[in-house]
Amino acid sequence: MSTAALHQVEMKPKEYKSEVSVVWCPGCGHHGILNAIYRALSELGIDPTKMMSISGIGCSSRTPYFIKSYKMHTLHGRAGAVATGAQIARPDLVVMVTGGDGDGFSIGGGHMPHMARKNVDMTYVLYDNGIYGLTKGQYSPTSRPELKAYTTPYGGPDTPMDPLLYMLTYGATYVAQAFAGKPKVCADLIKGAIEHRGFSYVNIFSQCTSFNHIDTVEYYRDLVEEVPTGHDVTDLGAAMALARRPNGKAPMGLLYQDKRPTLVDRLQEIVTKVGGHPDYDLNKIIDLSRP
Ligand SMILES: Cc1ncc(C[n+]2csc(CCOP(=O)(O)OP(=O)(O)O)c2C)c(N)n1
Repeated sequence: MSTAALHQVEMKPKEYKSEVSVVWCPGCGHHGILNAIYRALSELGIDPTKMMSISGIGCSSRTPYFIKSYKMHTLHGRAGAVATGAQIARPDLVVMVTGGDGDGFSIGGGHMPHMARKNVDMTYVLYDNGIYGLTKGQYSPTSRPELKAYTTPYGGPDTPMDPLLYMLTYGATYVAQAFAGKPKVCADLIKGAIEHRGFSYVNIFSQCTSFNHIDTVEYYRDLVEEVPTGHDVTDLGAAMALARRPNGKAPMGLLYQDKRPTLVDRLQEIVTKVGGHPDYDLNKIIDLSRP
């Protein structure tokens, strides 16, 4: 992200809470993720007036309401597209998308590769609870086939997708994973994602205590295993090998980080080349001069 928004204010994590009450069910993992976001923002000293929090629709997509920042609650699955536009228009802001596996990978699945391949300078925190929570429990792209949901009373017919492999394949330049029950790990990874210049993706397992009765806290606690020490985060092949869960465990930590020009960097190159054209002056359309 742009360094302009970093270390601007001194605010405690709780001071990033907005006046809107959090309405998630007791025990929902989303609470842990939200607290981790507050903590990351506080540790980075992000000025709330320099942050744009964007979401689609879902329980997780309510997150922007709970954060003191500018915000947009957009259409189901379209947060990434809106965030891409916001980031181009205001590259000086911290742009963060928060949403679920349904919002991101079902209806929003068409947008995910493009944010990654374009290397849009933003943070995407995906609350992965393996179910559609807001609509009371339908099977999602990350549901395990064993899950008996309203739409799959006998279990699911397909193989779950792997968000990490997906993001690594499409060129995200920061890919990490955690579990909501590990708030410090979540906060550190979100912090790293905000600091990273480029498209950052953080997948966080989040228990849905109301509708997903198999992906429990105990299940996730046993599933995750810290990324081994010595793992080279610049090695895409090694990151993919880990994401494939060689020992059956889901890696927790930073899997991959790379440097590549961002979308705004590339647009800036074009502006430099063709800027000032009387019919098509990009500088007049978007202000890329901000730091
Ligand atoms: C166009 C459209 N289709 C369907 C819906 C219904 N809908 C609302 S949220 C949602 C899925 C929510 O699941 P997820 O994104 O995983 O978030 P969670 O609630 O589990 O945090 C669906 C299908 C909608 N609001 N708009």
